[in-house]
Amino acid sequence: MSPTASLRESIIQHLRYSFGKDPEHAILEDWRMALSYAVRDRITDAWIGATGKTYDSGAKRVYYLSMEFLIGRLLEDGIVNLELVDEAKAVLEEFGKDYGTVLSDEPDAALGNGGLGRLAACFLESLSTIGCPAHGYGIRYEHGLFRQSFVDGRQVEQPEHWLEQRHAWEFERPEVRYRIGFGGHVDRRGETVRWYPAEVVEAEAFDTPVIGWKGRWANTLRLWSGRAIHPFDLDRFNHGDFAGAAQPEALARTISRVLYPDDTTEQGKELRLKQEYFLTAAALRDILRRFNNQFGDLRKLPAKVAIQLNDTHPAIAGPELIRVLHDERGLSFEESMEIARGCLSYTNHTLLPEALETWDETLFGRLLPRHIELIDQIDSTHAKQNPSRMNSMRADHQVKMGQLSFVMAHHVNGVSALHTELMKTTVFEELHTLHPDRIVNETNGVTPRRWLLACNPRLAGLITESIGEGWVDDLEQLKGLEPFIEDTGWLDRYAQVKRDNKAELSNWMGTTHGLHVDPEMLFDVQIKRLHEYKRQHLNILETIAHWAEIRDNPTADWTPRLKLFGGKAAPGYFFAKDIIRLINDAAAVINADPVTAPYLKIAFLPNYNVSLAERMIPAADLSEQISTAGKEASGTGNMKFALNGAPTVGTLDGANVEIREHVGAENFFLFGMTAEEVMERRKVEGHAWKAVQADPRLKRALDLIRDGRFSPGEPERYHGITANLEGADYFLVCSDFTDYWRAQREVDTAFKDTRAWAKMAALNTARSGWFSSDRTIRGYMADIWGAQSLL
Ligand code: GLG
Repeated sequence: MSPTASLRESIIQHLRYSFGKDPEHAILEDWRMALSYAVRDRITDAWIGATGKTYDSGAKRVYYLSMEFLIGRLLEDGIVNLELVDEAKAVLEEFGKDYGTVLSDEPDAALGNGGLGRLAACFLESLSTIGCPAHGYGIRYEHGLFRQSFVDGRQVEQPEHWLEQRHAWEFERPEVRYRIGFGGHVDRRGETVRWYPAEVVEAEAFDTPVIGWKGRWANTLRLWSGRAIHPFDLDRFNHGDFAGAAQPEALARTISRVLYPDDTTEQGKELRLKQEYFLTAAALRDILRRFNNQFGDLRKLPAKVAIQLNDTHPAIAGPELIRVLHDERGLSFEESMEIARGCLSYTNHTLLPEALETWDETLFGRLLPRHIELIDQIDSTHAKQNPSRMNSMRADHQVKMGQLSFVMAHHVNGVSALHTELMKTTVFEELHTLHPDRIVNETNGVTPRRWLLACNPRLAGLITESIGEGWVDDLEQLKGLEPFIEDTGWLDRYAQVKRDNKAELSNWMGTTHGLHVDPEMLFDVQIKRLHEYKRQHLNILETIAHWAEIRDNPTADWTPRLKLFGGKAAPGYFFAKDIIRLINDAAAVINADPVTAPYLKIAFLPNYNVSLAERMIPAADLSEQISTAGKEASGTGNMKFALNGAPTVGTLDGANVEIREHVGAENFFLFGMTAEEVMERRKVEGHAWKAVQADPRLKRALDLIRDGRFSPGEPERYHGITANLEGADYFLVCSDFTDYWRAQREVDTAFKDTRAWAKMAALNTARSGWFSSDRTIRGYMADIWGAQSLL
């Protein structure tokens, strides 16, 4: 049977036997589900094969513990990795169904906030492509990141219900349940220490297979869901207390109910700490069970188990592993600590002080009374082994998770070269002096299957036609495009791909959001979480200044530009929400200005998520990566844009530095202060005010905002923003404005020369091969995990 015929048969079978429909009566969701099941069957075969091979080989396994997996939709991922795109299109077409419409019917699983969660998802896919035996462990949140809409320009949050729509990917594992305790007391009998929790919930496993390129391997994403041990209190029910009868279930489920909508500020919430312990304890129990079944001797644990802590959120893994080995399995404390450290490694994702987790010791001790004792013991053991008690993890009545993670890890890594160096000289300076070999760098990457092959089929097609398909799992092969770039015929085709992608996006914006834009404009895109350090306000200030300038001289030779924004602000981050509103208000005024309309438009697309990124990135001409230097640990969006042929306008921050080195300084629009200059400038008194006085364009933009040009009914609406910028301006928006302006005008000039621009874009694609997450994962395997590929 041909692959198409066999796919058709599976789809029809699933329509009939899994959903009780025939093609005549199937609705869109039935088609999407039947196709998903047909694809899932093929994934499952690879998955069971891979699991068997891992077991037989006795190989070391990698466990990636993360509070976030921003996986997005999975159907297209499966189809692309199994190379069934043409077949799926053909079968759907036979039945009069549109492939794109069927794919978009899938809920977008937003089990993460931003880069950290998306990185975890890219890593899982690369681990499978490489054939490294691995599990991802996370939480099966009932509600992922909130849905964002705008009302009068303001962000409004609604709960997200991805599980309310059917999806095909998870396998419930009712046989895999663990009891996880909280609170209670610690009991000592001689040498024996026991923790007796007061509250116990059950963690139940849900497995999603993650398929790699060509379906050669599949690993497991195991997500934990909270449930009550005795879900229903019959006694209370019989006494007429119907609500109370269901209470145990409701309470237990709370633990996996919501993803915290904030990845940069400390959530001083008991529930958040509970979630962290819930994930970590369930994962460790599962890891030890698997290890016991196969190997038994706990001393071999570090040889067979590598546990990666994705940020400090699962940092409780150190004390929890010691607790199990020492309290429950009877190993000495010192040996338990050694074994735990032999297994654990930790990735730091940010140096923002407010994002480094610390917990109040009272809260911590109430919830995890045994763990706080063990943390003190870890701390004093570490202090004894090392000459000074520098950098204690227990100070000011706090538990510091960064320090704990560092001490309990055999390796600690940063996510870009610059960030790793800054780790050594800032937050971890003292610990780094004590353990100079512990910090290593693993620059982030993105999976080329999703972020080029699937999301940009036109470009992927041109590349494969030119250099073959080897690039898909060996992205450095994109270098082979360089000779083609010299050929103007080829370059014109490259430029045509971008034009087609832009036309597609503008059609979509027209039909979905009523936004009609000319695809000939320069598509200038900033999509990411809203945060002052990412400086969306620098972008809108420059836009406003530019608008004023066009009005001064409307007949000049302006380069038409569309400023596109997307991103969510944490619900309690009012400043960031004001920035969103300002952008929307400015858009309303500027888009309605007939004088500037041909040259400048602004659009903020609501509810930015993985699927929207997949639409926008292939259509971008310019990538905005304009964070205050030293603040963006790496960035991964920056890599996706470069790969898809959008040059960067950016600062020397995070992975921008490495992108610029790879694509060449002449293909990157650099501006702004370096991380070092930023630290110096902050010491200059009145730096913001001085910058405003020195640049009339900046001054005019701030005046327009302050005078209510964009909020005529409420002129003071943005006084919080203007006062901040002219005053403290911690993120140095004003100080970097003038150079940002200059860089943007260079962009205008460069974009006019269509061929030269296409060449720059194409060189960005050809030279981005290094930013594959396959390369990153190989780095972790060699430098940190000591893991092997089984392919
Ligand atoms: C962080 C950082 C990003 C980084 C990402 C993945 O802010 O710069 O690219 O992790 O390492 N919290 C994040 O999203």
